[in-house]
Amino acid sequence: MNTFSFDSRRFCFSNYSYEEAKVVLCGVPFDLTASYRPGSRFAPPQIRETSWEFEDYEFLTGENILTVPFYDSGDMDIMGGTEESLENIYSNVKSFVDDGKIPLAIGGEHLITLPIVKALLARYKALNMVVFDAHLDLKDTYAGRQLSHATVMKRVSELQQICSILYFGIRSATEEEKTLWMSRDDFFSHRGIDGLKRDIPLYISIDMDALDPSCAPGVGNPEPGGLTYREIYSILQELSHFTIVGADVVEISPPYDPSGITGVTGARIVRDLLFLIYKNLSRKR
Ligand SMILES: [Mn+2]
Repeated sequence: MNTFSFDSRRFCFSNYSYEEAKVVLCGVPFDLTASYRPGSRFAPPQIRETSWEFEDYEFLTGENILTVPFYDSGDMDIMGGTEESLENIYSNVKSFVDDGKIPLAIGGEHLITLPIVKALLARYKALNMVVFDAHLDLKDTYAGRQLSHATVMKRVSELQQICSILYFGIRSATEEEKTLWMSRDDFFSHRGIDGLKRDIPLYISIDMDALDPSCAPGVGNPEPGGLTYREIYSILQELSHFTIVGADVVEISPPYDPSGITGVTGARIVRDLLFLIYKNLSRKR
C-alpha cells in the first residue's frame, strides 16, 4: 500500500484495494480471431509497464492519478477456444459488475467487447456505445465465424438492450457493412454525441486502429488516415457528462510495435479513461 516503485504487475500508481476501488482494470489477453497481425494478447503487460513512465499530476485535467480509486486485477486466465474464452471473460467481468465496479479492460482483440457488454447488460437495462475504430466490424460472419473481431459490433448491435452505437474514426468497410450502417441512422447515431441520450449509461470501446498508423502503428489491422491522440482526447472530454459504466482499449499488437509508441499511447488513453470515469463519478454519484 502506498509504495510507488515500479511494479510491472500493476498499472502505474494503482494504490487502492479492490474494496475501495470504483474502477477495476483488467487485462484480457485474448487474440484468437486475429486475422492479419496477431499478438494483442501481449498488450496488457506492455501497457502496465509503459504506464510507469507517466507522472502523477495531469495538466490537462488538473487531477492527480493518486486520487483516482482504481484497482488493477491483473490478467484473466484465457484458456481454450474462442467460445470458452468469451464465457470466461463474461463471468470475470460480471463478478466485478455484481460488486458495483466499473470494468476497464485492456485487450486483447476487439471481440472481447462482446462478453464485457453482455456482463454489463445483466445489470443495466440499456446501454449506449461510443466506439473508436477504423473499421465498422459489422460483418455478419468473417472467415466463416460469427464470433470475430470483424463481426463484434454486429453481434453487439443485435443485443436488444443496446440503444445506439456512435463511431469515431471510421474509414474502412465492406459495401455491405456501409449499407447497414447508413440504413439505420437512428441506431448508429449519425447525429454525433448530441444524438445520444444522456440518461442512458455509456460504454466506450477504443480500438487503437482508430488512430493514424503514424502515431499507432502497432495494431492488428492498420489503416491510414486516422485520428490523432489529441482528437481522441478531445472527444473523450465531451463524454464526461455521460454515466460511463465500462470501457475497453483493444487491438494493440506489441510484436508490430517496435518503437513502443502504440503501447505508450494506449497506456495514456487507459489513464485518460481512468480520469474521465472518475470525473464523471465525482460529479454524478
Ligand atoms: Mn478496427
